[in-house]
Amino acid sequence: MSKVALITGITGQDGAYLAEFLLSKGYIVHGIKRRASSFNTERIDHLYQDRHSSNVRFTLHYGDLTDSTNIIRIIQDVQPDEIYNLAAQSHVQVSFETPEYTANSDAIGTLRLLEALRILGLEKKTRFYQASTSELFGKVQEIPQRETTPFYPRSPYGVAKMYAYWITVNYREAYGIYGCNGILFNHESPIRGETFVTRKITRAAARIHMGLQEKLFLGNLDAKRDWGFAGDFVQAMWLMLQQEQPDDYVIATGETHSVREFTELAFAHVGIPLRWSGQGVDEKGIHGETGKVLVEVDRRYFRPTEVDILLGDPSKARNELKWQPTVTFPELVTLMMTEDLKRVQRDVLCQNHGFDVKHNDE
Ligand code: NDP
Ligand code: GDR
Repeated sequence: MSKVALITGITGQDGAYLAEFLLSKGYIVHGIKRRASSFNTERIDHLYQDRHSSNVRFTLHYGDLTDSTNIIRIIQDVQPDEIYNLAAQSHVQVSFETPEYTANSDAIGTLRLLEALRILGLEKKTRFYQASTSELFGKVQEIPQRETTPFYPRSPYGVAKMYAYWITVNYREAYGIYGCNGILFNHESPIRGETFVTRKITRAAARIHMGLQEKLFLGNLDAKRDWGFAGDFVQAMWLMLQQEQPDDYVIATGETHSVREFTELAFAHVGIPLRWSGQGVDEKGIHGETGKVLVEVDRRYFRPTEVDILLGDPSKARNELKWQPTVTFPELVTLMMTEDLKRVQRDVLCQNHGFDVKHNDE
């Protein structure tokens, strides 16, 4: 019998990689997508199966983590062996502008899923994965950060995810639910959302190289992150739910790099050497050969409270889950640049044939 998985947030970066991975393992996959006024399934369209075909293994349901009755009904219909809770308002900076909504979806949304398991009597059947985050560590308490490092979140997003972390632990201890927190450090890919810094940089470097954009505006260039590849990280989610006992794990590469380093590497990929001038909000990234300013700091992208440095220690996952990352930092930048260059080449082709190419990096 195939196992049945339910993925919330299936239209996001991780949802797409995880759905593909679980299908390759023979799972029947159900996903929850939000109703939107335009198509929001671009990342999973290649997995779509006509409902009328026989042996359908991939099904989408309309839903939202802010709607309890809808969640209960979907879980009752699907009767999942495993739930992966990936849905979230996942943008840290946006959480400062929408703190209440972020808490509702990211914190209470997790509670709604766990309560649904209780209401439906699925505590012993359904295993639960919670998408926890390195943002829990926030203000530096220890470097590198591991499972025992104290939390000190620095954003409404981080605080909401802290509730979700602890409610997962609590329901595990109180009701015996097999619930795990994956404390995942930043992970990226060619299908990363365009407003996260890595993708914003690779798109801009490709567009500047092809003459479609003049300049890239960034915030804090000194922030350091432990960046891995999303395709590697979703495998760790699955491994967590295959163990004898539920537990919480840090998933990271064990290397940290600054936004500045990421930017340099991305521009170097298209043969643009960057040198830096100025300080703080006056800082500029200059084309080392032509002298043209290509990167400028804009204070709009600074956060009220920042997470300065994240560096994870994935030893527990390596030892117990036998998990390790396969993509290095330079390989990740190359992977993302290669795909963005292809997309931009398509855009140039469109433009040359008189079609408008819209760009928005908010
Ligand atoms: P994305 O932002 O790419 O995807 C988020 C998904 O959640 C989308 O499918 C989105 O739908 C959906 N969603 C948002 N709000 C709701 C809601 N109220 N109800 C139902 N669905 C909703 O995130 P990632 O794929 O990058 O991340 C997956 C999860 O992992 C998130 O919970 C994130 O916070 C967490 N995480 C991510 C890390 C990373 O580096 N990527 C690191 C650590 C944790 P729509 O497409 O309609 O917007
Ligand atoms: P993060 O990712 O906040 O770590 O959250 P993001 O890519 O948004 O920021 C990383 C760092 O880059 C700095 N930065 C900028 N960030 C953005 N978005 N845009 C800019 O122009 C810019 N300039 C500098 C930021 O200040 C920050 O320090 C991601 C999300 O996926 C979360 O959901 C997840 O939980 C964490 O990673 C782990």
